[in-house]
Amino acid sequence: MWSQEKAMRVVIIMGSKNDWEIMRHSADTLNEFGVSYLVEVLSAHRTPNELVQFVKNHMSDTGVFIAGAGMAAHLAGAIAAHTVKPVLGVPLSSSPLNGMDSLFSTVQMPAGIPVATFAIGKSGAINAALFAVSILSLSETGLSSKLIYRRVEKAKEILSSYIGDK
Ligand code: RP5
Repeated sequence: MWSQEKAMRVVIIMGSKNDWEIMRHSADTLNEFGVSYLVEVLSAHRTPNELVQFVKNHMSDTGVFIAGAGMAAHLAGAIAAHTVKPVLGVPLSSSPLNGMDSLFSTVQMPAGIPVATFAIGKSGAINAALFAVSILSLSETGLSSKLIYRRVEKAKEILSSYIGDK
C-alpha cells in the first residue's frame, strides 16, 4: 500500500499482517510529517527469498527501512544483511514472552551488520518513525523544523494536562 504520490522514502516491513495494529503507528507518525512510505508484509523465516528480492528492488528509492516483527524476530537483521541503508527494528509483543524474545532477537546483532533497535511495541513504532524522519532531516531542513514543532506541541499537551496541588 502506498501512502502518498511522492517518491518513496521509508519502507515499513512487518513479519505478519497481524503486526499492523502496532506498526500502523509508524505509518501514522510518518503521515504527520508528510514523509512518504511503502508498507509490505514479508517474513525473514516464512518468505526469506521474497524478502531479499524486495529489499534489493527498493534499495535505490528508500532512505530508511523500518522492520517490525515479533517472536524470533530476525526481520530487521535479515534486511540489514542486504542493504547499507539505515534499518530500524521494532520488536513486537506477539508471544507469551511479551516481546522480550523479539527485543533480544532484534538488538543482538553481530558486529558488522547494524540494526538500530527501538522499544517494544507502540512506543518503538512511533520512535522508529521519528528517527527515520530525523535521518531524512539531515538532507532536508524542513523536516528538522517539523520535528522541533512536534516536540513543542507535545510539551504543551503535557503542561496543559498538569493538575497541580489541590
Ligand atoms: C513474526 O511472528 C511476526 O512478526 C509476528 O509478530 C509473529 C507471529 O506471526 P503470526 O503467526 O501472527 O502471523 O514473524
